[in-house]
Amino acid sequence: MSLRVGVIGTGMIGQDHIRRLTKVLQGVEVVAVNDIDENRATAIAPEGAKVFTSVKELIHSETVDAVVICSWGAAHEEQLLECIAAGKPVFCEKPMVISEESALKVLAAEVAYGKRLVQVGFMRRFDADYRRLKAVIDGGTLGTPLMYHSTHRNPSVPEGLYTSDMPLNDTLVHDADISRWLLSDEIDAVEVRVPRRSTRGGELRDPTIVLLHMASGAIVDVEISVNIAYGYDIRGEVSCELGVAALPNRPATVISDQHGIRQAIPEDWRERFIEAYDQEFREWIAAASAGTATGPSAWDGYAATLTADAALRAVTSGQREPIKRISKPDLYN
Ligand code: NAD
Ligand code: ISE
Repeated sequence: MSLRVGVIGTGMIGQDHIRRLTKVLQGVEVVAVNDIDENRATAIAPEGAKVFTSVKELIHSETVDAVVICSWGAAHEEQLLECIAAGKPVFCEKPMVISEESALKVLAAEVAYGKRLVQVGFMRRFDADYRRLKAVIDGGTLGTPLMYHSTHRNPSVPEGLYTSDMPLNDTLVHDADISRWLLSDEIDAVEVRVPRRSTRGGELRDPTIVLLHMASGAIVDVEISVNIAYGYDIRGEVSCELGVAALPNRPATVISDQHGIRQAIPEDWRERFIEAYDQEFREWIAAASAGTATGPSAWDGYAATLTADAALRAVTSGQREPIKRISKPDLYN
């Protein structure tokens, strides 16, 4: 029997996930949708899916086995807590929540429930290139990882909607999560430097350079540029004691024209991570069909939230801002 899914939030990524859940993946059907913009939900709802005007009713509906949350970050806490209260597996887009207090509430609710239900949308962990990079690091032939260079470039961001805090509390969360996962480490402190501002973003604080101080002593530097025009460019290189391992340039058609010989760069995250999102949902469907969750957990969502909070403190203080974590509940070990 197919996993019957309700999708909350039918904006950009909600639509992309509905497409993959209805047209690409097996063993799943979208039976319900909700959006605060009811007209949008109605326009996007796949054939046969019910449009719910109440999130709570969608989550508790007997026709819904599992939930996909693609609303804005500020709405995630309430929606996640409702899914846990209903005992339903839930995929939640990043950021899991937008404050430490919210993250602790989600952790406490899931721990009290006693079983994992939450998977957070850190799709890089499902990308074949990142998985090969991690296999090399874990294989140990290059020795201990010492530094990781992470480059996160967006061609543009929605004017007025994407604010100066967002490189640090919206975009950085991907680099924070992938650094913890690649290096099997935790982030203990954060520094932020703001170079000369790009004129392309007006008043937007862009670009930014973030240093993540890992518990092991390794250091991660992250370049975040969100108005770089030429494309969506994600890079990563781990420097180890005996060598270096890097993500490849994405294979793409080679174009020869009056500008020379070149390969196209993805336009946005949808294109760059299309296969990673598919795999992320393949694994989510398998776990949710068994009534649980695997992959990036509420603990990982909590760690990313702490990093974002520390980065926001660091950009103001100009100092190295430490991170204090609660001890990890057994559920996440
Ligand atoms: P969007 O603005 O295009 O869509 C969000 C939708 O959620 C809108 O239709 C809005 O009306 C709806 N919504 C907002 N609050 C709601 C609520 N309380 N209840 C129901 N619906 C609500 O935004 P988006 O780009 O699709 O981003 C959505 C989420 O996905 C964000 O958390 C964002 O950070 C995340 N995201 C993740 C990735 C990724 O690479 N993993 C990429 C893009 C966006
Ligand atoms: C967006 O929300 C994403 O999650 C993308 O993966 C990221 O590259 C972008 O900067 C975010 O705004």
